[in-house]
Order: sequence, then structure tokens, then C-alpha cells
Amino acid sequence: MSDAPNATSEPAAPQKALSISATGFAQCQQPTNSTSKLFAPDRPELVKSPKLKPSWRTVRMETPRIPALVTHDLGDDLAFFAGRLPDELTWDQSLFENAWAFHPTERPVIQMIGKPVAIPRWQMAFGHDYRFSNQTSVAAPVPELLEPLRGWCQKHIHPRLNGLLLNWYEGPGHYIGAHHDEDEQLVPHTPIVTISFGETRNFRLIRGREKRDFAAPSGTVFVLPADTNRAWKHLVPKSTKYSGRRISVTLRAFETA
Ligand SMILES: O=C(O)CCC(=O)C(=O)O
Repeated sequence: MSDAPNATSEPAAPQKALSISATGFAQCQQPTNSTSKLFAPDRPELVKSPKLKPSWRTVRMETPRIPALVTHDLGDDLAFFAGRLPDELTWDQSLFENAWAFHPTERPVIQMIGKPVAIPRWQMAFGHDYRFSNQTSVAAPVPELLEPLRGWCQKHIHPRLNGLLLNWYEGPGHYIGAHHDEDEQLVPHTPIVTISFGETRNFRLIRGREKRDFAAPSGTVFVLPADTNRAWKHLVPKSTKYSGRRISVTLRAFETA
């Protein structure tokens, strides 16, 4: 994980919508040489499709089942998905304040070029430890407030999403730099989910000179497939235009012993 500053720009327009197939599973409208079988947590046999190219197989395994999710085609058979939480799960001001209240007092310290540096936001793991940047974010038990989000993501996106990492951002100086999520501890081919609450920030994907910006208003759900995470970096840039507070709830599928 890196924490270099970055500038912002306007969000990109959504590209392709998901539709629901006759089997009830989300169907990604991308070019494909096969007709139907998509990721379905309750029907694992559907993810085995040897006729597909490996990259397609991965995208399709990770295609979530949320009807309203929009697919952003990133080229090279890579995709990024954006949607919204149902209203009943979106935090109101009082739930946001509850979640804000449990940010840690200290910011985590990571090693950058051999020197200890406090990261520019608060961060804490719940449910499963997360090792990155040569340090471990030791997990606290999952609080009641986060259980409905984890349950919904397990039901609708991937059943093995078991660990949460929260980031608390306040004002113009807080951000997360461009990085690929470290995936050695994750179940292969599982997506990374980010749910946003509070101030609308920009979530940016970059690959070489290419850049895609996605606005993340409160209640937004982003799904980053594993192979997209490997090919594209992501970041939440800093900007003087931000003055409020944002919490991101990120979910990953950690291997368990
Ligand atoms: O806050 C966000 O939206 C992104 C968080 C993130 O990139 C991470 O936790 O790795």
C-alpha cells in the first residue's frame, strides 16, 4: 500500500449495466464466447467454465449478483463494478457518528523507504488481521454496526468476504495513495469491496497513463475483481476541496486455516 498524494478529476460516466439472467444470476454485458454461467455463491459448479479464456473466467467468477450494479469495462477483459447499498443499509447521520466514534486515536505507522511514517488517515481491521506494507493491522471483533454490511456482501457479492478494514478520512489532508491491494492472504479470485459513507470523495483507478475516476457518494458500493486489482492501482486522492468526513468499509475474503 502506498500513500503518495494525487490530484483529482471528474468522475467517469458508467458504461455497461448488468442484467439478470433467466437463472436469476447477474449477467455482465461484455463480449463473451459463452452464453450463461456466471458466479453464483450457492452453485459453485457454475464457476467452472474451461472453454473461457482464463481472464474471462476470472471476471465471470467475480461478477456479482447485485441487479443495480453497473459494469465499467476497463479493456483487456478487466472490469470494475459500481452500485449502491439498499437504503435500509445506508447509514444515517446517527449511525455515521457511531462509526466515526470508534476510529482509533492513533494513525497506523508503516515503513516507507526504511522510515516510520504515520499514514494519512485512521485505519482499523475487524474480523480478520490484514498484513500489508510490512505491518499487520490486528483485527478487533466485528462490531454490531458492521454485521449487516458484511452479511449483505456475503449474500450478494461473495460468500467468503470475512474481513473488514475501515478507513476514516477527515478534511483535505487525508487520502490513500496509489496501490494494489496485497492479495497473498486472500482466497484466489475473490473481489475486494468498498462501501463509502459520508463526504463524497473520488475513487480513482490508474494503470500507466490511464486513469478512471468514480465518485463515491454515501452508500456507494464498488467491487474490484482480483485481476483488476493486479492490473490497476487504486487510490483516494487528497484535495483542498474536501472538508468533511468519510468512512470507507472495505471487505476482503481472507483464507482461514
Ligand atoms: O477508502 C477507500 O475508498 C479505499 C481504501 C483502500 O484502497 C484500501 O483500504 O486498500
